[in-house]
Amino acid sequence: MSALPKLCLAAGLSLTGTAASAATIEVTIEKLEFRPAMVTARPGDTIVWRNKDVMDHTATSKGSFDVVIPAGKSGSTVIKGDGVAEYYCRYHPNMKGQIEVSN
Ligand SMILES: [Cu+2]
Repeated sequence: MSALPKLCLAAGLSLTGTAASAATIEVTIEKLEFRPAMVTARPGDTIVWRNKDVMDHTATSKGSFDVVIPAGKSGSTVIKGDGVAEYYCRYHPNMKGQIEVSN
């Protein structure tokens, strides 16, 4: 009988933890820059890029994500794993950004 309360508690904690930690982080793209250039996120968070320029951009991180963000539109990706993800724009390789992922 003593195992049941512990299981219920563990399940409750994990559900609460998941709901509380999933956030949406916005990065604006303007004048060929990611703003802010560096953001911090947790696994499961969504990064949304809003492109205010009149040209298309991408947010590309080799082996992780490759998001096309058309002019005036937005694009997003869900963060997996942790560590530092450096990304750039495939059309303008000197556009660079960074996502620091930790739990
Ligand atoms: Cu670009």
